[in-house]
Amino acid sequence: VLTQEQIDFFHANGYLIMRKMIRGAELEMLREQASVVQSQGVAKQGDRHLYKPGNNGEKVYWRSERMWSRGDIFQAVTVNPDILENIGQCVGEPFVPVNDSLVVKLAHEGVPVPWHQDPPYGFPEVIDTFPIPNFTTDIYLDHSGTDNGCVWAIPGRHLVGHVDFSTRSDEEMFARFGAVPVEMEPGDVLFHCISTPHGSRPNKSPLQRRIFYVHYMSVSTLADMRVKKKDESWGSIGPSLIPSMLEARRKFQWELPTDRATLDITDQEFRFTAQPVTPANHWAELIAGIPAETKARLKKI
Ligand SMILES: O=C(O)CCC(=O)C(=O)O
Repeated sequence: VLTQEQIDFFHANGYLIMRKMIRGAELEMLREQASVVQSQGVAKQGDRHLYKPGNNGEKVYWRSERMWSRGDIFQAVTVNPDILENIGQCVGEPFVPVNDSLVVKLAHEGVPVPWHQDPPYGFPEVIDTFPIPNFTTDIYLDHSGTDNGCVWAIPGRHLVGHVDFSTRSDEEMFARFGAVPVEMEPGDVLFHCISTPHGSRPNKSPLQRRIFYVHYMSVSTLADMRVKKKDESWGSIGPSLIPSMLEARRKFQWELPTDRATLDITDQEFRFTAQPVTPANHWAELIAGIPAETKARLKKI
């Protein structure tokens, strides 16, 4: 479980690093199975692999979607009890897994990810941050540092909606405005708010770097998304897999989240039931407490 200090850091900065959360056989199997998917992606076998143009215009593999359909390990890790506890503490509401992907920076040719906020915050019309904490859970499979194109983030801007950095080059974003490199090791986990500006440099080193991204969302945010998208089944794959995720953990004989007194786990949703936890309306209060001049300053880089 997270300390109050860690929870406060998350809400103040818009990200949180948790060391050595995935360990032993679970980490080894995750790394092995990710390598299988990566080999298929590089060989252009199978579907839902994504590529970006490399330096010579060639297609460089960088990502695979729907990992839950590619192996039990990806489902089992998604209901790791330590991860679920920490997410529940930061969301402060019932939540579900919604979607997942593997992001790969190949050795020597890994492509950069331009600075951005995750959808929908890239759109200028999103003037405010939605009042429920919303972040991705990034499970690191390899060392990720400034040497091999780690993610960088600009802390403290996640509560002001869209941030305009359209006049800034990527190099300026890395060099100025308080960007921090998020340096991680295998088994470490990062929460990064979808509204936190972030980006990463190319990987020119001999060390590849991979992250298993899972987006868990509060049940209330998911319901809101379905209304906004006018699609009642939006984001339903993850929640529908909860029973099979629990079964995958059972099969590997790993600790189940249902065995933790701190968690309320059903086939529909997860909830953290102990302390410390994010209080109801916390982001709404934090957002309301930002003076207008401060907000205007934070919204422009
Ligand atoms: O892993 C990275 O370099 C960043 C990926 C990312 O920001 C994203 O997929 O939104």
